[in-house]
Amino acid sequence: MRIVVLAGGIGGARFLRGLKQAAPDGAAITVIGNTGDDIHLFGLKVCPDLDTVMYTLGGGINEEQGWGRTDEAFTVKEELAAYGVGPKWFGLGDRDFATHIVRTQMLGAGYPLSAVTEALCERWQPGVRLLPMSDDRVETHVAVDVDGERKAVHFQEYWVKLRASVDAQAVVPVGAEQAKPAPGVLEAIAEADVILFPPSNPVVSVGTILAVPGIREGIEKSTAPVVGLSPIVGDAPVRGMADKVLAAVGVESSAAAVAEHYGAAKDGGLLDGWLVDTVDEKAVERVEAAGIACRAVPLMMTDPVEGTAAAEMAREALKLAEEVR
Ligand code: GDP
Ligand code: FO1
Ligand code: CA
Repeated sequence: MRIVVLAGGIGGARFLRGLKQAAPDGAAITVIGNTGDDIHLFGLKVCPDLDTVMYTLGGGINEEQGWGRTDEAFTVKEELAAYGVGPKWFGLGDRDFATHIVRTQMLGAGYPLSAVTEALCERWQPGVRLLPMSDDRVETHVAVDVDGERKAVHFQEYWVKLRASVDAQAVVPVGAEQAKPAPGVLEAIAEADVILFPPSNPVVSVGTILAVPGIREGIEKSTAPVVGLSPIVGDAPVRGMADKVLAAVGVESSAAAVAEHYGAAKDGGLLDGWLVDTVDEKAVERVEAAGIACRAVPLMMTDPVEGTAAAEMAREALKLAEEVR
């Protein structure tokens, strides 16, 4: 069985940990990772979502935080700060720095990001094929109003520095229109037996991947069932500030509204199936009325390290995929 997953960072990675347990023997999992969160800092290219997937599945993640390395130290950051060199608000640890140094060195030598990611995964052995959505630079920017003036900030500045404390007026994946899917991405989609949207951010994770020309079209064309899991539980994101970026694209923060935002495959949208949490049982009727098969099952990844809850979620997603096939 060939499974394709469109993943952001923490939500995607923790779901994938469960999917690896739940997938039938011999299944091949291809992950198309979001690179719209990528940022250049200190001359280095940082790919937070690719690294979160790679470290989580490879056993190097800081489990409490959900991003960055375990057993981390911040000597380099402290030394940079002593020179007055920031940003102070982005926490890059020493072990993590090594990843960005290797990545930047390889990119400088002319390797595309997809080849660099493959090389980094040689070390981490994530047990999935991890592909960046594109080898081309795409950077999500967020338009905000500060003191009556509109300005655009990098997504990481909006998320990490501002903590999404101001409303997002618009979310723009800069460069996406000109970007091409990375080698293997469209092939994986075309050959997939099932396509899953994990409980990742629908706007700045899955939405950014879908903004790369060809990816949405490839999924629409595919005959494989497409099943998603809601990152919104009880009308709020389980973690983070997804409600802020959903509002920017005019979508209310509810499991049903996110499903409607992706749309029904049978009506030119993407989804054949959608899972909502048991607390959102009321959403099932509304989602099914939109032409998407829907089930209410537990969607809280309560034991992210073991991934038992995530594995059960993945089993439910694969089961629903069989039902709608
Ligand atoms: P990010 O790039 O690190 O923000 O990670 P993703 O985009 O992959 O996932 C973020 C989303 O995961 C957030 O909107 C959360 O609501 C969602 N999420 C995190 N933990 C859980 C969980 O246990 N259950 C569900 N259903 N969603 C979760
Ligand atoms: N998230 C934070 O909230 N604060 C940080 O200082 C921070 C640093 C960081 C460094 C490397 C990395 O791979 C991820 C990091 N993240 C940090 C997480 C990440 O940038 C965001 O959570 C996601 O991109 C949001 O989607
Ligand atoms: Ca992210």
